[in-house]
Amino acid sequence: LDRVSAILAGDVRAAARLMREADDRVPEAFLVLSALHPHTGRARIVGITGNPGAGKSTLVDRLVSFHRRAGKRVGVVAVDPSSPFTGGAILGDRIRMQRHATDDGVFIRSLATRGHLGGLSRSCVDVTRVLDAMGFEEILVETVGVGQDEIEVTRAAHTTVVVTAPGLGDEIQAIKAGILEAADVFCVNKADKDGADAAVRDLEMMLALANEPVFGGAHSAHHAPGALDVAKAVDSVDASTWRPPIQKTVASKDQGTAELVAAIDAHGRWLAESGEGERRARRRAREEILARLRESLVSRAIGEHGAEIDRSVDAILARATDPYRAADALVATVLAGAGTLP
Ligand SMILES: Nc1nc2c(ncn2[C@@H]2O[C@H](COP(=O)(O)OP(=O)(O)O)[C@@H](O)[C@H]2O)c(=O)[nH]1
Ligand SMILES: [Mg+2]
Repeated sequence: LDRVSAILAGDVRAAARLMREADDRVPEAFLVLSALHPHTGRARIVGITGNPGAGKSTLVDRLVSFHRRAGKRVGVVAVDPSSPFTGGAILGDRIRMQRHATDDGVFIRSLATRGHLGGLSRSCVDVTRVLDAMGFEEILVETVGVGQDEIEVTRAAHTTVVVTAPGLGDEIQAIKAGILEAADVFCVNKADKDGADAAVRDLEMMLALANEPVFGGAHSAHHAPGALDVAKAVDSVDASTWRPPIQKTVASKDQGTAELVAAIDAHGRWLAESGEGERRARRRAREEILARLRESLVSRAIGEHGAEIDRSVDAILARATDPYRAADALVATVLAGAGTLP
């Protein structure tokens, strides 16, 4: 396919078309994506997530500049969880990253929630795959840390940075539990504002509680409070557990950017040396297969047995059957039909 070589050669229009088609589930798009897969695996994918207004887009803009100065090509995926209602969010992100718009070493792509199950994380994986194949070495995925879909998106990243900032209400409470578990690195942005140190202390406390063993050892020396800084994180590289470092930044003044990158780098080394990177890669591949499997089986059931599904709905309401038996019967029908198709 010459579409494949065009994309591998860095053709931005061909790449954008493929991303659109993958989003629309055009079957040929998957042939192209499939041909691109052997050319992937080189990019580092970093998720940047957290509350709206924490400064994620400003930070992403700084990270892009940082990586560009190091001569790296950078892809940005901006996920907007609610675009049908707030079209302005992506526009704002776009404006904040405007200065990179004419840099062909930077590719910025916005993704909107489409409503289909797991669709956002799937689209995100497809887009990062294309960027990876095109030779973008750093891929930054910005997503608001709310909702299951957005948490799924961060699972596609090698390293997830959770960004918070003082003045957003109860910062720590505002971070969803799920996203907290996904955090590899914490960033307390807007360190120029009052309350930044308190936010750091809250995070440290929370991490200490999360690490505290249930039996014994709870008051051992390592429990001593203190900044979980990058140096400590680097020290812990050979340990089996990773303690998420907390980095303060002032994104609006480009302060702390290099340190944040150093923390992300340290996590990358830990992933490689601990074997966790490999485990996560296996988990991602497995989840992708399962997502694809669900999608094709469900769309096949709907496409080929829509009438039976409708009849089942009627029958369930009439109490002539129940959801369990109805679903089992549909599975049997789909599987029986599977062999007879060309
Ligand atoms: N005081 C201060 N404001 C910041 C900082 N970083 C970002 N902002 C401002 O915070 C607002 C939200 O930033 P934005 O990057 O859009 O946040 P996002 O919603 O997380 O993407 C914007 O007005 C930024 O200019 C910072 O470090 N300090
Ligand atoms: Mg933003």
